[in-house]
Amino acid sequence: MTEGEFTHFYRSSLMDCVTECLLSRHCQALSYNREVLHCFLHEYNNQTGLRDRNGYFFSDITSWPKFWLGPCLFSNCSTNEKCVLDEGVPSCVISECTELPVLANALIPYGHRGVNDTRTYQCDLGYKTDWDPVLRCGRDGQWEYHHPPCRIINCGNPTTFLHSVNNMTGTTFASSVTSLCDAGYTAGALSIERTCGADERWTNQTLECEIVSCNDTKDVLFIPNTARKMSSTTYGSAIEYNCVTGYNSTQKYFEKTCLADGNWSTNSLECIAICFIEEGYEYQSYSGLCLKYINERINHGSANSRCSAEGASLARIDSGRKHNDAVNFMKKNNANGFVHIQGSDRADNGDWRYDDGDRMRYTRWKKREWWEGFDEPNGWLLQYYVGYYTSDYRWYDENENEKGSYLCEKYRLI
Ligand SMILES: [Ca+2]
Ligand SMILES: [Ca+2]
Repeated sequence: MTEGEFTHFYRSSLMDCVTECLLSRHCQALSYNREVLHCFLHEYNNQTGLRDRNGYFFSDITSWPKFWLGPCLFSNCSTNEKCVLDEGVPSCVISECTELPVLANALIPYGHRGVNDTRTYQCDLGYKTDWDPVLRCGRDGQWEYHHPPCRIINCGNPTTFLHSVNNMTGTTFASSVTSLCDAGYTAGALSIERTCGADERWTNQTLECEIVSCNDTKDVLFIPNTARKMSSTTYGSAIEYNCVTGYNSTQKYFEKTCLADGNWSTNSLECIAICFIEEGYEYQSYSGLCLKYINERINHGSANSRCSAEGASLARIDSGRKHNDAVNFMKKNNANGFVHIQGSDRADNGDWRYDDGDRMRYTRWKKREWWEGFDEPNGWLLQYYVGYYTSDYRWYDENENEKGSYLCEKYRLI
């Protein structure tokens, strides 16, 4: 089929073919095959390829005399009619269909349009019908057809990949769907776009979203003076931090969380030493005491003043735990001789009190070293201060001239 051919017929003589072309108002040229008696009529005479049909004789209609038409020469037929002679009288009969119908979403290919010719139309790309739609040129010059609609292709809902969401423009031909990993999940390509094709399928990319992991190297996780508990380092996991022994914080509980971007939450736990380490105090983990040993031999009153001057007090040993810690601390510091601690019975001999006036209920007296009615006064001085002797780490009641090293106690309040 060559564009420009508008009709053809068989069992035709050359003269019939020429006459037919002369009768047809828009025929410009013809091709004729003598072997099979086949005639083509052309709308154009300059179309490339018209002359090349193998076995056909091509002729421009202007080369044929119009008087061949005889009585039809002066007929006034419409463009889709031809003149016929009935007993020498010319009349017009419909010979072809002209205007093609306009069909939505379909293409009607070029083809013959003579009476009884058929055309099969094609849905546009992305559309389809349930059967092959055919148009036939009727004897009335009108195209007859049943018109199954060309419906747009629908690919249905696309797959939703694990841990992702689909953002889509629709499910019909040329629609697209973008699949994007959920927050906290990631893939090689963070998103993919699929398209609904003419084959009624989505293009077949896949997205594998895997949970984000946060950096688990020690220097990233490290917070000074804390201990951490961690079970996982993936998105949403939490690390629990607690201050180590001897350190405290205003926060009772603290967590770092692995965020969707692969970083840990930035808040940090600040653990502060309970003892003034920088001033020489040391934390005693058994009792919680913050002790400092000062190896300078002075009397009890001076020792008390030295402790007070730095915001401390002489060590208050009011439990077995504190006693144990104090003893170990003195040993560690190589204490030797008398060591002052907090306590006095100066106001009322035999009634031992701390600096705040509370009665001392826990004691570690050396037997008969505090007043039992006959030891006091010991010699000629009233004894009313307490301290350890490192010979046996017992408490001794001593007078105010007794010189010794001393234990201060001080805490940082949070
Ligand atoms: Ca005493
Ligand atoms: Ca004594």
